[in-house]
Amino acid sequence: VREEFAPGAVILRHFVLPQAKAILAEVAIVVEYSPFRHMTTPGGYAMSVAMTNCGDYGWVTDHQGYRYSAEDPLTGKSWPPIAPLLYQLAVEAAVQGGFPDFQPNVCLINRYAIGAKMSLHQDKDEKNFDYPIVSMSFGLPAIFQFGGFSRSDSVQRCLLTQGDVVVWGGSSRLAYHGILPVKAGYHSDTGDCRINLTFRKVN
Ligand code: MD5
Ligand code: FE
Repeated sequence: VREEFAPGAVILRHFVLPQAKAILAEVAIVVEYSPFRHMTTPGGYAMSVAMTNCGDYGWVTDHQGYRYSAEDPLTGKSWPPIAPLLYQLAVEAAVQGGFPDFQPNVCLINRYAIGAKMSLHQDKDEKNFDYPIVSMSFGLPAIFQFGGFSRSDSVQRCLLTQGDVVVWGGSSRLAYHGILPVKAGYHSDTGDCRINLTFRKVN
């Protein structure tokens, strides 16, 4: 089901529902190699969301700032590769969203425990905003907040659930967005958390 949420933002409800268990199995393989960790913001706060990455680079934050790094600071090694299944599904979603030339080389993996949230922010570290971001949600539902180009702009809310994919391109690419604290619950595939994958192109 294709739904244009905002200009350039296309929600593909349940697009990866049939592959959810296989995708989560690939996440488990990544996490064995590069574990989830709570990174520190430049301001010195530990993020409530636990993160890891796969691909050529990973998104990291510490007291020095936000950036993409070819090395996992926790292991001192490269990040594990993006599994072919994940890559293919991200590319297919981008095609459905109107981006036939998207070849992601980074996948940031977010794990939200109950109560974890992501405050309103823009994704600007990729530097080239002609490419979309493709996000996939699994496990516990979460309320997504979508705003404008200024933090104080009003926000729209929408619920993201297991298997939902969103292609964030065009003028939505630089919109403020966030995730409200995840409500207590249980999902048979993830237990007591929400998992979100975001596919990005970083040069
Ligand atoms: C999440 N993650 O559900 C979200 C999904 C992140 C993050 O925000 O940075 O890891 S990605 C949602 C997104 C990306 C780019 C633009 C917009 C939303 N947007 O215009 O709303 O964990
Ligand atoms: Fe974001």
